[in-house]
Amino acid sequence: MNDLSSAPFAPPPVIHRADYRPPEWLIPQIALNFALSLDATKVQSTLKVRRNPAGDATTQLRLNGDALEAKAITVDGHPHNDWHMDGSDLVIDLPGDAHDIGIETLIDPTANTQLSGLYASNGLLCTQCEAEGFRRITFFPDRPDVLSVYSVRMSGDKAAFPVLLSNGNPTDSGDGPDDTHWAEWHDPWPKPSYLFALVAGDLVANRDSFTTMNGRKVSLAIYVRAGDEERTDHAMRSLIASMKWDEDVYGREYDLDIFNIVAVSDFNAGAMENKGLNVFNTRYILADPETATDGDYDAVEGVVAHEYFHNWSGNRVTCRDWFQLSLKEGFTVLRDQQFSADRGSPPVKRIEDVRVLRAAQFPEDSGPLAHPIRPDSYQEISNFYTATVYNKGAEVIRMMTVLTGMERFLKGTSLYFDRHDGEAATCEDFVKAIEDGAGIDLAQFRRWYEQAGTPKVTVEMAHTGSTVTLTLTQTMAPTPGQPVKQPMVIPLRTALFDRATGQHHGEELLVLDQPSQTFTFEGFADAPVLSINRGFSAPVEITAPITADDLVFLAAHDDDPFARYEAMQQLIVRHLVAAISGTMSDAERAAGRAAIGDAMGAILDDTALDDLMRGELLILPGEAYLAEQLTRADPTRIFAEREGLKRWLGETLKDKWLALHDRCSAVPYSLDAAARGARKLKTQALVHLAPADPAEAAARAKAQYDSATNMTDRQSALMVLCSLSVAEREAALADFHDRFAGNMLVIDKWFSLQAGSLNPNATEHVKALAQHPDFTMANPNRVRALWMAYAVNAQAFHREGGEGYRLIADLILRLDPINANVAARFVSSLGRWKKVDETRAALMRAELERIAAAPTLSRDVREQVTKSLE
Ligand code: 0A1
Ligand code: ZN
Repeated sequence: MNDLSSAPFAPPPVIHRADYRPPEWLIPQIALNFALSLDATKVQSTLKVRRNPAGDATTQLRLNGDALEAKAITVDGHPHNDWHMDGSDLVIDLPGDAHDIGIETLIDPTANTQLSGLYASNGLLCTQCEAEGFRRITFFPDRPDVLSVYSVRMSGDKAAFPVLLSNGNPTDSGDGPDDTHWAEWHDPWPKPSYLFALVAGDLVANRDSFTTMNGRKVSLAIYVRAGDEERTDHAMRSLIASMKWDEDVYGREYDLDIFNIVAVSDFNAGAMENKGLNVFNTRYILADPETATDGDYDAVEGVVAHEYFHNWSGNRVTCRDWFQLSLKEGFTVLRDQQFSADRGSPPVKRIEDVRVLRAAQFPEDSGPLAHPIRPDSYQEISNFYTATVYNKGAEVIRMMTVLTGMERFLKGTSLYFDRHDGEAATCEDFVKAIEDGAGIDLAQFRRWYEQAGTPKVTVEMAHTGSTVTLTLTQTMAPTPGQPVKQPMVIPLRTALFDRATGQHHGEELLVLDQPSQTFTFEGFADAPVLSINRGFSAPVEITAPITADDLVFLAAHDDDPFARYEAMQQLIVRHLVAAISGTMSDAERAAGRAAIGDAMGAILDDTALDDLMRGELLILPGEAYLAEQLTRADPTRIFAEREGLKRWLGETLKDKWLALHDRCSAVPYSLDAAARGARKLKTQALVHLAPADPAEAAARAKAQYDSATNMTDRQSALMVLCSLSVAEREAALADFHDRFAGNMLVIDKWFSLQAGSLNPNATEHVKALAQHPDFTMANPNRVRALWMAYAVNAQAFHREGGEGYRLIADLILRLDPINANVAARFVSSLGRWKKVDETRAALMRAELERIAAAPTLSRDVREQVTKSLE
């Protein structure tokens, strides 16, 4: 992960899925003994190794290492000299079929800025081993299909590390010499090394318990720094709800007596599902009304559930190799989405999930880093923790539920868990279990695992007599390494609305599995209105003969809430795409805006709508999704047209926005759906008023900021003030910083709001913020708060002259030696050069080339930059 290769002379090796071989040696047991210290932790590892009868015969045991030195090696208790290093791997020659191997390593957690392996975070020691971090702790066959029973002993200074945690159950503890103490943990469930975890530090716990469906009491604890424990109740409630839900829906019971979570502030990702000891980014644990928005509450609930669900989909059944990552991630994302839908509003959750997919995954699928949900090759696996593997992976499994129904699907998942419990499985194993358990043929469906890219479906409709004929045609653009695509299986929930009655004739599932196919429907005196891909039943793009009037009709009347949202989105997308392309006359612009204005007005007035759903219907399509609809476009034009429409809606519907803001401001704070809906609408009202009447919006935002009792109201008011060049802006930003000084997660918001702002001076603000004493490159949350918010802020990042590109390239080069994993995540923003105008494309490429020419680059950044230049 952090090995700095000196390419271009030594390109990193490409690892291919087709080259999989079973491990040559198995490690049924491992005992680890840690003598803990922040800068010199000694690790004594004892491995029981035995030759794998299913593996290739060899006398050599290859143990992976990364930046490690073997201090002492024993075989069966005796010093052993028959070993050598091959690159960073340790290779030991062994005479027999079964041995005990002893290895000692010494590591410096404080120097570990990559945050992979064992690292120090504010005096705390913690681990992150997925995907290949365990090899930074000790030498081991660091691959997910080697499953071992772990026994862990750790000792260290009692004052520095009062809490000592690892996987499984605590078995013993005691005091040692010189104010030290020790603890022993044993995890009875064999697991791959990526699920190992250790935490040592000064932490306090919020404790609770859960009694499983078979009456076993499980002790639950969430460990945080002293003072933060008051902010863990929502996470604890979410955990308990997840445990119950997984029993009720998937029949999965928890399997240890103890479940611990630790929250750390320095973390590369969101959270990690280590067996019985989940480690979380504080961002997905800590929440109270004053410091967390409604969105933050949802994220905590979703991520706590996600990690908990991994106990079965990931831990009990793990992955054979990293190409199978979507086996655990796609399935677990689907499970957390289903859970969150059940906890709140299913249609609103579906809309949010589709919005994320379109903003993050569709661009991936059409860009230089496109890959199937089960990739065929990689150089650095950390680069494949993507929206494709996670979110599209979930969509693919969701389509199985559309094809089979939930009841049959669950028969398939039960069979999967039964069949593969304790194994390292493949995506193919999963598909086969669904086929066998649910009774469905998924032969052609498997292409979703093989082919990258978002299918496009074009619909034609003919009406003769009382017969309606739909002709559906699918195409898929080439992606890197896949010039020709085969037809996919695309399940489309469809309804045809009678114009006269406003009703449809019953929803049908059309399964498109040919390049082109026709479907006929009887009983229509007039041509109907088409509602297709309802509920977003397939992750595809649809082009259909639906007039603007039909979209207005569907936005108001479709009985599928997602389809209402989609009609509204399409109405706006079509208008903006035509406006951005410059193919629109003034009269067409006026007519298009009027249709959108009428549809929004109707939504604002619709008393049958709940406010959470109303909020979704009012959100304009995002810039990234709009860019996807255009072959090549000037991003500042996308921004300008979208803002122009927003301003027009702000002006035209001003009285409605003002009334909405007044009505919703009177709703007191609570976490129930109605109050959350009101807060969401307040934001939408201010967002539309801001460009239309900046003085009125600023006054309202300032009043909302000053009287806010919660972070949702405060943050949205500050966001609006931040976008305006008004006097209230500086005062509110200063107040926010003072008020929350020392609260890292809230100060992250302060950085993000400014970096992601619509303010025309956002780039200047970002340059100044990079020099702010609160900014640090050592904390991934802070880096993301400033720089990721900037990289996705199209109007600033793409501003003329290429300064935004230069800033992000500089960041990548400076961050790479510190944290390659996080640095590599920024490359894709520069990699989208084929989608922008030629002047900008040249500037973006030049920055990619500047990065590529750096004398040392991590494997992570090297892979992403090379692919982005192709
Ligand atoms: N398995 C975790 C994600 C994860 C991946 C890599 C990490 O380290 C760089 C950390 C976490 C999940 O899906 O939640
Ligand atoms: Zn996951």
